[in-house]
Amino acid sequence: MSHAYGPVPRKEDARFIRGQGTYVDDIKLPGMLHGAILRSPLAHARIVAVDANAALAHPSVVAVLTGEDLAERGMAWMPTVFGDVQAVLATDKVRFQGQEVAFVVATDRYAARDALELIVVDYEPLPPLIDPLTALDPGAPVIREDLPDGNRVFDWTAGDKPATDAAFAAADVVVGCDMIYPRSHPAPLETCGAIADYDAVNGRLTLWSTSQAPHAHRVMYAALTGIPEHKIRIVSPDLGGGFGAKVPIYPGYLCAVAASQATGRPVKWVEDRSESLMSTAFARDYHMHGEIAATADGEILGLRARVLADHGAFNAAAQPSKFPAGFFHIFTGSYRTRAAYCEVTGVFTNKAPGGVAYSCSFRITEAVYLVERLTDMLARRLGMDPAELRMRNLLRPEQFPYTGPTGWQYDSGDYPRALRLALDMAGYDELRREQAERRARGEYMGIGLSFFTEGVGAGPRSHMDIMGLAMSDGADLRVHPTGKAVLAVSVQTQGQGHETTFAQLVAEELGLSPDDVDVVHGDTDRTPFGLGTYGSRSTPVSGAAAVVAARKVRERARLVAAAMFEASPDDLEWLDGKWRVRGDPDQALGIAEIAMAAHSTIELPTGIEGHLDASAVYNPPNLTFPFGAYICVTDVDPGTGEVKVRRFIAVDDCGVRINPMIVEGQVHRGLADGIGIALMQAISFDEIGNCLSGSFMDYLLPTSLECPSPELGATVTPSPHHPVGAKGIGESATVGSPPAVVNSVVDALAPFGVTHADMPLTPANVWLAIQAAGRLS
Ligand code: MCN
Ligand code: CUM
Repeated sequence: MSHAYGPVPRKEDARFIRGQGTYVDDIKLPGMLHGAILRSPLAHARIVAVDANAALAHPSVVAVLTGEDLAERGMAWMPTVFGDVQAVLATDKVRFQGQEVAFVVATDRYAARDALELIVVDYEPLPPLIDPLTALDPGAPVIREDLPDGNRVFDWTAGDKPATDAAFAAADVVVGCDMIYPRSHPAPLETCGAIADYDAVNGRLTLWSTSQAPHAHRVMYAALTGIPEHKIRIVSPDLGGGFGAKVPIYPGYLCAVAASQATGRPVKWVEDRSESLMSTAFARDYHMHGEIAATADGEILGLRARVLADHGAFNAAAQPSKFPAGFFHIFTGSYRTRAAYCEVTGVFTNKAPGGVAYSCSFRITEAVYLVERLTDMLARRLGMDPAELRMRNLLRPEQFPYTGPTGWQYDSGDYPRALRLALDMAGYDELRREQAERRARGEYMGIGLSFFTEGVGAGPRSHMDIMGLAMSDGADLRVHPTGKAVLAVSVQTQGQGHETTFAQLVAEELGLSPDDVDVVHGDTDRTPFGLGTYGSRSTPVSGAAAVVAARKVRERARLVAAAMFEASPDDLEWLDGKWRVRGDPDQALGIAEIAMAAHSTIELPTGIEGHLDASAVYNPPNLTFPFGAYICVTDVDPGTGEVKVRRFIAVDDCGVRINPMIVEGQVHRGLADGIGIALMQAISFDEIGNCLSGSFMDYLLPTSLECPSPELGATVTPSPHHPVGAKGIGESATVGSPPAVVNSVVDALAPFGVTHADMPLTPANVWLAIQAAGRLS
């Protein structure tokens, strides 16, 4: 066996740590102009007139685009990734604060920004709709006159209602709760941006842009601009994080395209931090009512959920089209239940569009939060230890593959083993003893558990698509005469280390060193078609494509090697990274020697035209189902409401780990996300729709001060259907950690009678929860 898997240092870090990365904003083209967007100050208003004359008179301004200008080009509205439309520049109304109204193009960025103030927009204010709970009230302001169904985006259900009602009727205990998963934002350090370069002579558009899905985006640009797809090249260079924010396309990108067409020059647009927080894809905003039914001794019988989803002004959720609530209906989590039923209603409000971003696992974040909060509440009601209640209800290893009550088929798992490991690592019994002692001293320490199952790697093409494009991914593998290889993939790393791990995948299959394999991505002219990186699908889908392509190369190499040995291909075996003659293992040929021979003048066997190159398109038979057991220890000061995360124990199982160091890095990152979401982050609005979280002074990112050094553990349960048994990991910790933090804080506050508090658990919210519970300890 060769061993290309393992904690190989990341190839890409050589340039990143030296500041040698190339991000969109680093690219400067000759004659390039700079765009800036005028945004609406109001959440809801009719546009009476836009007067750009003063801005056009500014000496550095080259052009101003308004909604009317785009309408003439058929570009005032663009498709969203969920099949809705979104205004590129508003023509009729503005529908959220920060919405795009006009685009100024100038010779430098500063002038473009300055000139925004010279544009005069006459707005006629309309009553804003901010609270999603009132969106369907009769008489609520109508946001989308272009749609037939008022403010309703969709109604969607999953599961078996009668069976669930019967399970609840048979239960000894039912616990229910309203909970909010607040609107949050992925806030990648690099904001979104693009440079459009339209070549009128050849009719070609090159667009450098921050894109997690370059091929899918190219299809959208082709549909919108009328430029044929083969004349559009999307280049997504180094990305400074995406976290879901770079899955959709944004009005600014299209303004850059239209401006380049209008001026004949390259046009760059890069948003600033406030624009990013106020207008690009948000996440969550789920208003949930959940209920759990159980027997008196703690056997879970059923789960129910009713959800109101705030989608903002346009439905731009980036998720498979047959699932308007994403994968929320996996909300039975990691437990056996007889029945489950959920209803989700999506509504429009006067807020920025999005909904699916920030390591969302297509809404599994919300689902895991719901079931893990309910499980803790049930334990409290029954007077059971939450670890014991979970252990008793976790799916058993022999139940896999397991088909859940809402239709998911979980591929593999050993849940009790992961939970036991986490409890051991934490020293759980000792922690509970310490907690009791501290409580006796008036100190409030919390221990919070969560157990999560994700479904990642969308998707089987039979029922998963985005904009009608089935979710499979391609890989092209070229093997040069000297045995050096280049792998081209359709997915796009934003910091996850694909240049390293995808090289490891190929190297492992071909007996090469990862240094011998270069990975090309993020350029539609150089890579095969595929749907891109999100939903932790790169390893499950594109990684599988890379492995399949490598195995094809290996099989071609076998035929060539057989010719070189003058043996039958059937007499060869692949051992320790080489083709060997069975029974005579000293007769061995590695891929480099075989590749050279394949390019030489030797007589090749039939079926081999010349070289070893191969390609593959991978259509996953199912999602992969990573899982994990998390324990968060907090200390809460009831006087100030301050929460300190003292310890975080995280046991993750993502099947076979290609690069355990990168996997751990992903978990570190996700735990920081989860701590941020649980304790400090929310995109909030005042009653007229002013966004109150438009800067990092208001929208807080966790730092090393808020995040302890996590204690990580691993179990390995391979996916039975993935070619190397790997499952995705990129979102696991963001999905799994918020309920552990909240469960921990609520556990700390149990003596005050607190049973639930909504995120973010800021000092103020913790203090209010203590006051509201009314039992001052
Ligand atoms: N990996 C591995 N072994 C496994 C699984 C994964 O070695 N069994 C490695 C992969 O090869 C890859 C990394 O871990 O290098 C993450 O793989 P995967 O789980 O397939 O996730 P994706 O590569 O598809 O990344 C997407 C995921 C998502 S959806 C968000 S959101 C997110 C995340 O990754 N955004 C990130 N992690 C991020 N990390 C960084 N640094 N920046 C972002 O924007
Ligand atoms: Cu939903 S955030 Mo990631 O899937 O890019």
